[in-house]
Amino acid sequence: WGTVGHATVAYIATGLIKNETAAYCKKVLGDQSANVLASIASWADSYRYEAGGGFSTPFHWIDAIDNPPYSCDVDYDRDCTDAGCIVSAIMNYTTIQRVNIAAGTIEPDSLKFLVHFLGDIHQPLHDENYGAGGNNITVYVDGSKWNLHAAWDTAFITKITGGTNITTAKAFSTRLLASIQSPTGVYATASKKWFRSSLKDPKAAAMKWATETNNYVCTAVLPQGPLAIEGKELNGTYYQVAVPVVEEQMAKAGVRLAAWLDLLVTGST
Ligand code: DCM
Ligand code: DCM
Ligand code: DCM
Ligand code: ZN
Ligand code: ZN
Repeated sequence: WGTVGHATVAYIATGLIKNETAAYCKKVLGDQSANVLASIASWADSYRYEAGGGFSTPFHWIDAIDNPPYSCDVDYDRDCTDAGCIVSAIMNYTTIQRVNIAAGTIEPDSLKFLVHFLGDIHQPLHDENYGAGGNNITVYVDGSKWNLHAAWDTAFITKITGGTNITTAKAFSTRLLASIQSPTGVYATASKKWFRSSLKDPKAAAMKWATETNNYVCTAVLPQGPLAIEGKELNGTYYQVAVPVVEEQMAKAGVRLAAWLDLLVTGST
């Protein structure tokens, strides 16, 4: 996701976490602001370009070598390379944060990585190998040229929200939080089943999130295969199908990030 997507996920989580979890994050990240998680949510996207940060580049995705739109699946042994992937990164940074919590030591980077990667794992093209996660597919959104990956990361969210900054994300998150928390919200019932994971098996948790997200590559990202969209304008039916997927993925990522942080910090959700 781009800046707005990552900040939206962080704001949704901020609206759902326990007070104790929020206090812990503020302490570790050295920021007492209510925007603390949104402020660090895109840090990993700049860190990967910093000197010494290149090792983390493959941690932003898992290149599932499946066959969309005919079959979609993620296989850890097939798809997570020796350099690591988003599933192994979530496993490792969860462990690092747990060890530091147990020891009472402050380790901000693993928390910043978790906030970012629990967002990215919910972007369908971060769980897909085809066309380098869609980066090699050219499309148009309202006449502007994008690659398919960036359209899902950024263009659709800009079109939904009308903005590109953290204030936009705050407003977007408020609407999605209401859809989760209001008894009549579109996610009120479904969202209760979005988090069933345990810290005893972070691999199973991350694989579930990746597998569920990757399934949208077959149904919403490449529903008629890549040739049906290469060089095409996506602002019609394609966008209509994409919007509810993007919004649900923002909401799911926020719910799961909140529950994961609550488990880490307080041992319960
Ligand atoms: N897993 C998976 N695909 C694989 C390997 C593992 O989905 N190729 C998931 C399912 C298991 C979890 O990871 O619940 C733990 O796997 P393992 O027993 O291999 O550590
Ligand atoms: N990306 C991906 N899968 C790949 C390669 C890249 O999900 N196999 C993502 C990472 C960035 C975006 O695509 O969000 C652009 O990647 P880069 O900046 O590495 O070109
Ligand atoms: N917004 C949204 N979804 C909508 C309408 C608005 O997410 N359907 C968010 C993004 C906007 C912010 O609310 O930046 C402010 O919207 P408005 O100008 O409608 O108050
Ligand atoms: Zn991306
Ligand atoms: Zn990323």
